[in-house]
Amino acid sequence: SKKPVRVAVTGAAGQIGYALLFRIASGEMLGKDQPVILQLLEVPAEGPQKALKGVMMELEDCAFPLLAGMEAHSNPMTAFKDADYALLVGSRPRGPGMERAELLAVNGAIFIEQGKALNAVASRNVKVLVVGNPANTNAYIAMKSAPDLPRKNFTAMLRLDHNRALSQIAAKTGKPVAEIERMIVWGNHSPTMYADYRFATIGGQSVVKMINDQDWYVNVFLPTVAKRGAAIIEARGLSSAASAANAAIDHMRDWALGTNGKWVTMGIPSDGQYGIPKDVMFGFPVTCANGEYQVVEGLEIDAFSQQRIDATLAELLAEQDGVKHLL
Ligand code: NAX
Repeated sequence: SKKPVRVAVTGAAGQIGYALLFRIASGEMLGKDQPVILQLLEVPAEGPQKALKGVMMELEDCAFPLLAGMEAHSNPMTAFKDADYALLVGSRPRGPGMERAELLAVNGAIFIEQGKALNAVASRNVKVLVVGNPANTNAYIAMKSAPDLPRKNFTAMLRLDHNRALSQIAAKTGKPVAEIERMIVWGNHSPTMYADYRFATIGGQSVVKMINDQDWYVNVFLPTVAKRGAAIIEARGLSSAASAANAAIDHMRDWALGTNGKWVTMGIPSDGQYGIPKDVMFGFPVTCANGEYQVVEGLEIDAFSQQRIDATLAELLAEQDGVKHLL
């Protein structure tokens, strides 16, 4: 049987954590033959640490055959020790009246500390997924704080946006979601993201031709996907948690186990593809194989798409500018 791998999860007592940990421990992320050791990080305060203990009691009570070990931590230097995977979920949400600059600064401090800790103690092959918002910029900060790790090890979560786009297309066309190929979400995990179905197919047929409604694309589809997070908060009184955890599972599973040629969206540090400046943590279409992702290159970018890509890039560059004094 396989040797256990170490999976670090931050924000482990939060709502996404609660929807995520049980699925990791049951083998849905890394495979039904891969034992895992969970290294769980929460802030040191008594409340969250106590809540984390409660979550761990429930994990014990599941008696998961693949759960080979479990640890609670309050310090990233111990939580990330030898981690093979790190899911950075915990972050500081925007409080009432909090300015964007303040949000970037408090999260900057968290992701600098966590980036440095990954740099110091994690496996050199650690695969890092940042979920906590602002996810792309937090991932960028962690990457910049970990100069001894390969840049490509740091990614941000765009998969929830990708999955939301798939489900909207499935609903519109009446086709099964599993048959949709070649969906893309470019850019930032924010309302500026650009969900692009120009290349998408269902059963080999063009989605653009099947839907054949540019007005729906621009005025219904794009805003629905972009504002879905706000719509969930409005309906549930809480932000997306199970769907966010599901997207994190999808992202890591595909990265680790491959996509068989299927396109998925990952936020990754640019190497200059599509004119995106190096290091910008940007949503790109990728395929995954052998534990590595590769950007789908050579796609045509029309004038409308360029405009949308420029807008989401501008937002990311402004966020980067807002944290550059911290790095
Ligand atoms: P919760 O507030 O329920 O949980 C967050 C947990 O993180 C809390 O238990 C908190 O104590 C902990 N935490 C805070 N700072 C920490 C630190 N420095 N180290 C370790 N733990 C820390 O939030 P939840 O609903 O779970 O959401 C978590 C994050 O995901 C938020 O930033 C949220 O904005 C973000 N999201 C990102 C999404 C994406 O697609 N990228 C979608 C869903 C979600 O909104």
